[in-house]
Amino acid sequence: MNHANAPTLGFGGLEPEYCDPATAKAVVIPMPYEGTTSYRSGTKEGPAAILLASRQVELYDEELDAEPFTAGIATMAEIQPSRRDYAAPIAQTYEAVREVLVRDRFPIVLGGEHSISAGAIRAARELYPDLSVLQIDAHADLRDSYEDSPLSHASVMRRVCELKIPITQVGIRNLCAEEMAFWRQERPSAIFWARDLNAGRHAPEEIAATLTDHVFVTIDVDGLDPAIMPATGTPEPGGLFWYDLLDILRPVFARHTVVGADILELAPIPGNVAPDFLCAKLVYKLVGYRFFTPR
Ligand SMILES: [Mn+2]
Repeated sequence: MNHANAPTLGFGGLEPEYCDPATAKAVVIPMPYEGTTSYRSGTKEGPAAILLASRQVELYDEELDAEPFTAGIATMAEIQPSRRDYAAPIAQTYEAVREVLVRDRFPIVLGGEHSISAGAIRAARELYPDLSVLQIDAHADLRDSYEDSPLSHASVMRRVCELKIPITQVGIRNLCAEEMAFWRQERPSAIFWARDLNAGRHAPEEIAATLTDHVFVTIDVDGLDPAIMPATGTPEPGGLFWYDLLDILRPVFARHTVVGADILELAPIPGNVAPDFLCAKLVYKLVGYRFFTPR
């Protein structure tokens, strides 16, 4: 697929009045960056696959008894990721998210690899100094650097730590000895291990309680179980299932102000649309929880 020439599909195929950038409360930002991917590649195809699948998402949400699209969901033109260096795509993401936040809209970035979250989170932190981050992920991403890059997807939360932002990591089940030593020494985050969640040792409210008033939600889709999310670069057994994820997100949106979100690391598998559709439905859930949850 030639991203340079393909027009960006609007999320949900909505009527013009519901995807008008002037009025829509939610703004989808497609960012197909893939530069430091270390295992199975293809996440640059993620945003287009999610937008294509979004056309099949039912616009009525039975859980919320609402039609979340009525809040308005605009879709930005797909960002053309810079190849200059590893810092440039992070800066592009920062600019795009900042532009949405200053207009008091709800940005949802579609990746693309996880490294771009550093830009999105920095933009949110500038507008909300008390910001905390909820990270859904199989990986802690706390390496100081990875394959000689401090801006790798595997180091993204280490960079966020350096901004002194409180981080809550959920679904973690893969990290290296260096990360574990760093975490034990510095305690830069609250970790809710996947094995503890699976054993029912934590209530979702306990996770929400670790967060500040303003929250950025970063979802690496490999936090989900490979049974429902095989389409990602580093599928890791023992992850969250769909309702586990919703149960975790619901109280966060109910008790905090989620100012922005991103969904990363979908690497579509040709012929298997289920993971693409899951991501599209997740985008729509985020909009629904953000604007239609009783608070
Ligand atoms: Mn990950």
